[in-house]
Amino acid sequence: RPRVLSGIQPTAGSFHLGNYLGAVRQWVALQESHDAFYMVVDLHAITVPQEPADLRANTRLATAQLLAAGLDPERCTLFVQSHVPEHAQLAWIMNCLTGFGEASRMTQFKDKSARQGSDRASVGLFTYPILQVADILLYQANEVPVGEDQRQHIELTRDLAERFNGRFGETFTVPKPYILKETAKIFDLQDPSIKMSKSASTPKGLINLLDDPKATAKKVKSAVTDTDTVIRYDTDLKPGVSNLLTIYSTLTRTGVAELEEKYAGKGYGALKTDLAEVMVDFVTPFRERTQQYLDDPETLDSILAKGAEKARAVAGETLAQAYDRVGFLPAK
Ligand code: AQP
Repeated sequence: RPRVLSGIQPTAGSFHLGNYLGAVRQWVALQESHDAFYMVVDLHAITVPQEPADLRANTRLATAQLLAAGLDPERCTLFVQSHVPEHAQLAWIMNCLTGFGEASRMTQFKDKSARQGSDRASVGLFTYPILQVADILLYQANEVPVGEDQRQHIELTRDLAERFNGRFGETFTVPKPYILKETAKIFDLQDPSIKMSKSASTPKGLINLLDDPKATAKKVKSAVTDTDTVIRYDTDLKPGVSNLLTIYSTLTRTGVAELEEKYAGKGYGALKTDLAEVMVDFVTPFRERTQQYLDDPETLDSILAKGAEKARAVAGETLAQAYDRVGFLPAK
């Protein structure tokens, strides 16, 4: 079975709809066909300041949400990044193979550091993509299911895998991004020109899966559309409506063309009212399942312990090989 690896940050508490549709939903599907490794990336989370107690709670909360979304620890390896020290160890080697200019070209860093102010942005935030390279290469992943915003980081991963292999001999699998076109980028409900994001979206533009379903329904109903009335998928002329159609289509597994037909001659109000209901039907059981997992932290921790053990077996082997290739003297 080909292998997949991906991760999600335990930062904001609740996952948002972009995280779910862009990434987590694919993770659930891929555990059936792939040897799947999924992790809660707490090392990435501390690239921006975190309150220690919140980070710990949010790591369990992220795990509970992944299980609620449908990850099955019998079908995939689910773990916490800091439980596998090999990530930080391989990242150091990768840091030393990356050019400063090359790292400086990462657009996500440019955006995030511009928002924070360059004096407040940490060196960790700068090297975050290189830790991500290590995350992926440690598992010899063939594919990496992520949203469009991560494409550049997967390109960097490919470049560094090839660089390492070229310099030290065949060691790492060169991975491919796994990005579904339809859900590659879910947009902000208030500003459909930007991606839905926990740091850049306003509260009204962002759907958090764990929010009160009534508030979520309200956000859908007040989503920004356009002054026209026709319900048609057209990302250039109708970005707001197209975003709603994408969300509706993926949550109900209905084709966009079918939805266009269903809403022919109807107004935006009808589409929003129905989508609000679809959303409530989705988030309500999701919240309940998340709470059930949270109520049993021992089970959560034991799932993560087993996951870390499985992950370390693979990561340890790759790291040992990489250490050998670069010429580190083995510890006797
Ligand atoms: N709007 C989105 N559309 C599609 N996919 C998205 N992802 C995030 N936003 C969208 C994908 O979710 C996965 C987990 O991402 P993360 O843990 O890196 O979360 P994030 O990037 O911190 O989430 P945000 O909201 O995008 O955070 P900020 O605002 O800090 O940048 C990834 O696969 C990501 O592609």
